[in-house]
Amino acid sequence: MEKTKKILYSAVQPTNNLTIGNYLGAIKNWVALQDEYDCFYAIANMHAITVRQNPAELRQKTLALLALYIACGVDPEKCTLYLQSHVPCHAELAWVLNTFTYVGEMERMTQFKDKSSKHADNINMGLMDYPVLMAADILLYQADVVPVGIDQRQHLEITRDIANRFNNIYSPTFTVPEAVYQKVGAKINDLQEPLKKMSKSGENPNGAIFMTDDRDTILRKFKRAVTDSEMLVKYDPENKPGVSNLLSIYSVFSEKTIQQAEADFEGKGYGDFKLAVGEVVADKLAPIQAEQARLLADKKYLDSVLLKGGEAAYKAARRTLSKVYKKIGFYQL
Ligand code: ATP
Ligand code: LTN
Repeated sequence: MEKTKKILYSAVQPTNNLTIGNYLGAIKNWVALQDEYDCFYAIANMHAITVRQNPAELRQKTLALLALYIACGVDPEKCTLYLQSHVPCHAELAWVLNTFTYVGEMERMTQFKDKSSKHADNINMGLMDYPVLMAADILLYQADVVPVGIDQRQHLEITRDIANRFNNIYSPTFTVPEAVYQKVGAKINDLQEPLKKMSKSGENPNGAIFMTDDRDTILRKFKRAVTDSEMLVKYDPENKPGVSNLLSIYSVFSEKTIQQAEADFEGKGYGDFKLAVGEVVADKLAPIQAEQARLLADKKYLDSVLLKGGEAAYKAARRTLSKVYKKIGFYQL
């Protein structure tokens, strides 16, 4: 039975606090897919250090992210939850894949260009190599599907290119993965600048709702969210980006379709609309926050999840890496 399930892989970096964009674009989907697939969910701390991190904070954010995964409903009994740096195969495969990736391809990556301009004082090799490490993550586990937000599309495409390149030069070695995106929620935008993606490291904290925000903060941020002067709650991302973004958030948090969401606010003003969006988000986040706090107080349990997950992940990853080493001609004992 177990063996017939397809494999799913995804990860989030333990940087800053997560936003509802991360939750809606990625983690919520992970929970929905965990019964159907054999799932590997990583905490991408090796990716996180491509931007300078405070060591104590990185350690703390690692456990906080694990607790958040579980608090959101990701079940460690069903899925493999692990820390990327606990499985050395990631760095090993990334090195091999580097030799199948061109510098020009990496220089063209949108995220690399964005992060280079944001961190102009530290354009390190890791930042440029980030997509190759991500390809190694996914390919090590022979993943069939990778649920992520739309912003990761380019990284998924290069992963497929690298896999195909290797498979064509040698023989079929890697499963070529498909990205899966949420229908609504794959790109949640900033509340202050609704044409930009909501980001956990954005400049204006009022533009993002963090998973750790309390009720008052959530209501206040939604109250200030940028809309338009039309006074019409209608989904039209091109002409009404602010209102459409709020409708998307309301729709996924209340589990209603966009049409139902529009109907809820027919004839109502933006004040009522924003308050209702804030309330549905705050109601949903409160139990997640309480559960995350409870889990964070139980470090022994969290460590045991990482230990078990790390061992299972290592086994799967090593199998692929051995195959790769054999194909490329590394002498094995
Ligand atoms: P940073 O701002 O630090 O680069 P980020 O907010 O983009 O971080 P990541 O760790 O890069 O967060 O992303 C984790 C997951 O969340 C990825 O699958 C990503 O596609 C998804 N994601 C990030 N931002 C959004 C968003 N605004 N809407 C939907 N999904 C998102
Ligand atoms: N780069 C991703 C995080 C990430 C990831 C992965 C996502 C690292 N490795 C493998 C999917 C599959 C991001 O969201 N910034």
